[in-house]
Amino acid sequence: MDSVRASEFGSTDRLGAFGSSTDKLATIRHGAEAGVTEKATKSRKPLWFILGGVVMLLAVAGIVVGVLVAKNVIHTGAHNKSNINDTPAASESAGASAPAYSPGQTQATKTSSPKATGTHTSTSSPSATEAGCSTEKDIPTAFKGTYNDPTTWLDMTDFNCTFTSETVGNLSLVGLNSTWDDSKQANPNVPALNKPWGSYSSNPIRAVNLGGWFSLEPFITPSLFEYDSSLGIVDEYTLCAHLGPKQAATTLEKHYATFITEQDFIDIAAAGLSHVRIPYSYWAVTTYSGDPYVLGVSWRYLLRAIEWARKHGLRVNLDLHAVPGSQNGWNHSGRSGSIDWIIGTDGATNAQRSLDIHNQLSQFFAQDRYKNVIAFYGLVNEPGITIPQNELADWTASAIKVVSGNGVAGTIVFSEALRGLPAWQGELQGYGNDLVIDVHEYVIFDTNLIVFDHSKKVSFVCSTFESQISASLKTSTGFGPTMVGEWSQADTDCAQWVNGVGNGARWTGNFSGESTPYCPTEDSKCSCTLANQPVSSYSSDYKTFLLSFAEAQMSAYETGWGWFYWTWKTESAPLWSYQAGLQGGFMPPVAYNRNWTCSDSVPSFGSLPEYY
Ligand SMILES: *[C@@H]1O[C@H](CO)[C@@H](O)[C@H](O)[C@H]1NC(C)=O
Ligand SMILES: *[C@@H]1O[C@H](CO)[C@@H](O)[C@H](O)[C@H]1NC(C)=O
Ligand SMILES: *[C@@H]1O[C@H](CO)[C@@H](O)[C@H](O)[C@H]1NC(C)=O
Ligand SMILES: *[C@@H]1O[C@H](CO)[C@@H](O)[C@H](O)[C@H]1NC(C)=O
Ligand SMILES: *[C@@H]1O[C@H](CO)[C@@H](O)[C@H](O)[C@H]1NC(C)=O
Ligand SMILES: *[C@@H]1O[C@H](CO)[C@@H](O)[C@H](O)[C@H]1NC(C)=O
Ligand SMILES: CC(=O)N[C@H]1CO[C@H](CO)[C@@H](O)[C@@H]1O
Repeated sequence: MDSVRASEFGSTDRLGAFGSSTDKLATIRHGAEAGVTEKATKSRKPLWFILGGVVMLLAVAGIVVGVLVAKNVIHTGAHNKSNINDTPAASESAGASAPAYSPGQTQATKTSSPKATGTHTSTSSPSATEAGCSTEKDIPTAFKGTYNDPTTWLDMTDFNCTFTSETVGNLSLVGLNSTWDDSKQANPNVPALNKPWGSYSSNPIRAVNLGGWFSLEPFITPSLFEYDSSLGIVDEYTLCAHLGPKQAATTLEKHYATFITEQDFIDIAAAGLSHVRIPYSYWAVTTYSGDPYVLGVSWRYLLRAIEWARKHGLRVNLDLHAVPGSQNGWNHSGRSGSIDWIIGTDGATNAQRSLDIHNQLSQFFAQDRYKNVIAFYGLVNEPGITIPQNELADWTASAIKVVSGNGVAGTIVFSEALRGLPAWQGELQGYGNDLVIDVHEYVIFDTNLIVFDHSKKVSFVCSTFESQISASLKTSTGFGPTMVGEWSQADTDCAQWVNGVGNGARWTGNFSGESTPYCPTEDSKCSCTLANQPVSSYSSDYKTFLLSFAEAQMSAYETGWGWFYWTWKTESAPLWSYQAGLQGGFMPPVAYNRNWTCSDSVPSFGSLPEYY
């Protein structure tokens, strides 16, 4: 059955998405002005007794220096030059051809002494180690202007601004602090990070995804995709190709720095959630010839996200959402079109590349600093149904060998890959609780399910989804450990671009390849008008439905190892935004304290129209 059809959709509520970054921008701008003032003053100081003309000339020179500083032509230090509205110099060189490491610095080095970076070419500035940030002269030539050069970063918040060339798994540690603190509890019902979680069967995951952040999705952030349709900009690939390396790097770094901030991690913990699933893409660590993707910039933001999760007691599920060649041909794999991973012209090459990437990633994430915070390590999101299951299982076994061989502490996650949980009965056995299967549950991408009325959608979740998960937990009828890595409150496929840029909806009958409207009435009453109304217009009956639909899913998925909602935040799709649900009063205020479970009867939704 395709009840298990997995797509990811994030939603965005525009309510808080960009608000919290404003203060940060103000701080950064203020820093830049302070730098200007200081330079200008210094230039003038000793000259009071000299001829007026000379004073004038030097004053002009001071102003010129000040202007150059303000424009980032002259760099005074990382903290003082960042401005989110300017083009960051770092990003200019972050395109495909920027060298990340110089030859001779490429050895993967397990680091023992965090201070011994050993590769500073300029040692003239001892101040760069402690209180101060690295300045241009501290950056070895090979790193100058690359995305690993802290003097060029757009946003410095909570990053360590001292340059280091240290790597683990050939992946850079720059931006990370040397110490960490795992003593935080996300909420009183879950153990602190440095205490064992115990059994996920008895203490399930309650969590959200951070979708659309490091792996773009048009329907989560439509603002990034508003172009004339003739340009064909439908995914991160076509977006980056259109923008070109510099502009793509600038646009994406600004998005990384503003879409999700520390406040989101605070709010997630406050909502009674315990984990975050963080989708990211292979271009965080590498790109290949011809790729238009922005290389390397998302890496340090991913690492900072893990630090923010740690700070607020949230455990992380790392989700490699896009692998070379595209594992599913969908836009959220980076490029929509065909699958060129395992299958396809370069499928074998790309399968090996993804193993090589996991070799690097798993060396990095096997470091001690991650053993308490990375609870789950995902191999690949939603491989396509056309990839033969035996070949996918072989790749998965190889990937597990690489990742566990490198010593990652977290449980490894693999996707049921759109073929249904029962297909994995008897496969990939022998890993105990170190391997969990991930299923994504939606009722709107399958025309058999989207037509259910509101009550039926709730009861279906409680019957079919719950029993599929129960069956999956037992090795006599399924794989074993089972989690739900994505689900949402959407009851239609009406959200803008949720079926891809420019596509219509099953609900109204203009989804690609369909001509029948698939809403409960299956007639001309099927409309997206009510579905796309603002949250402020939701009736109390509709909110009752939405809350029940969420609580039913939480109840059903807690039969297994628990759940990750898709997604925490969207710009304009409230039924795909946990944050919008909390703000709109149709999510439980704290996820572990709910009034309704699948063993209760489905409440009345009054006179809720069934074509809405
Ligand atoms: C900017 O530089 C000055 C002087 O080095 C320093 O005192 C100040 O803290 C810096 N501002 C920021 C935001 O780091
Ligand atoms: C390390 O990464 C750099 C940049 O991506 C690459 O040029 C180099 O070959 C890599 N070194 C090793 C040992 O893999
Ligand atoms: C790293 O350390 C600095 C200095 O103590 C601190 O300001 C910053 O918040 C830390 N970053 C993180 C992610 O904890
Ligand atoms: C920042 O990074 C440098 C270089 O890796 C390291 O020596 C220093 O301890 C780090 N600072 C903090 C606050 O962790
Ligand atoms: C699909 O139909 C709706 C309702 O008639 C319309 O608003 C929308 O523009 C159509 N979309 C496409 C891609 O045809
Ligand atoms: C549970 O019921 C109480 C009392 O009726 C109500 O105040 C609370 O908002 C409900 N919580 C949820 C999550 O529905
Ligand atoms: C063509 C394509 O890849 N469309 C997908 C884009 O992503 C949405 C979810 O974000 C899917 O529903 C579409 O199928």
